[in-house]
Amino acid sequence: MADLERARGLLARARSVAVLTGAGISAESGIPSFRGAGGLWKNFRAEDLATPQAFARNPPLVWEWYAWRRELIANAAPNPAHYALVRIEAAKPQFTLITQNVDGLHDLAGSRQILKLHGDIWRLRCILCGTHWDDRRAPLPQVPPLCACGGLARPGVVWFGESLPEGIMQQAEHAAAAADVMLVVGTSALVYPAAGLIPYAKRAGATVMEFNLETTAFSAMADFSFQGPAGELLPRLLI
Ligand code: BJW
Ligand code: ZN
Repeated sequence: MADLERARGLLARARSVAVLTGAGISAESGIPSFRGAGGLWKNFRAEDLATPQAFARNPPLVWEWYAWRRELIANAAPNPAHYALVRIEAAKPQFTLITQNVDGLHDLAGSRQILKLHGDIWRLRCILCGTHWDDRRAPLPQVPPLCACGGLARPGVVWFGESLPEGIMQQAEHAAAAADVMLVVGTSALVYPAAGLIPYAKRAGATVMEFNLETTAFSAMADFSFQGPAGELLPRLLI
């Protein structure tokens, strides 16, 4: 693919790289994405479950979904796409990995500079006293889990209508604005403010390279739009 050769050359010359990842990068690790084939759990859409309203209405249902995902993730390993990003980070003076994923596979692969826009599935937070803690047990001994204070715990993730972690968008925008190259990997780019980072980087002068099984609303804006599995495409970007 001549385009991939060109993209590889541009990436090799870039000093500052930002990456935006979504659920598709973990699909080849066996973790289902939210939208598209295999994206439904018991006929619920992410928009039906990943909301504070859904949790308030039916905590056991929402926790059942998270407990199922925690077990899948606990048994999953990073794939060649995660590892390719680790190698790119090692080669660049400036590198920021902005992820919408809560699965922790970038950490496990060895990426260091990670901004987790939507939180972490291993984090729990008490809805009564606000305490938060990490619990990597899968299965959890009790679902829904409770805090020491007796309050109900929730997953430490960001649901629709909730704010992202304090200050994180500023850091992500800073990385996007400074980037010579932005890699956009395995995201439908339908969820904001994350998706807004793509035009933000482009306007600031970055070369945008998209890697996805399908085209997205941002494919036309991207300088390169590669269709295929991230686990096969990203390693081919490396020299
Ligand atoms: C492969 C592949 C392979 C497969 N290789 N590719 C502006 C406009 C309109 C709406 C809004 C707006 N600003 C804010 C909103 C509201 C809302 C929103 O965006 N709604 C949209 C649905 C329209 N956003 C929010 O509410 C956000 N908060 C916010 O804005 O706060 C300010 C505010 C507060 C109060 C009021 C108003 C504003 C928060 C968003 C939180 C999203 N949370 C979730 C759940 C996280 C926890 C969890 O994981 O359980 O985040 S939802 C879900 O979607 C999850 C994901 O991170 C996110 C994005 O999905 P992603 O990663 O793109 O996955 P998919 O499945 O959609 O796509 C996978 C892609 O991979 C596909 O394209 C495949 O083709 C591809 N693929 N296999 C390469 N092998
Ligand atoms: Zn508590």
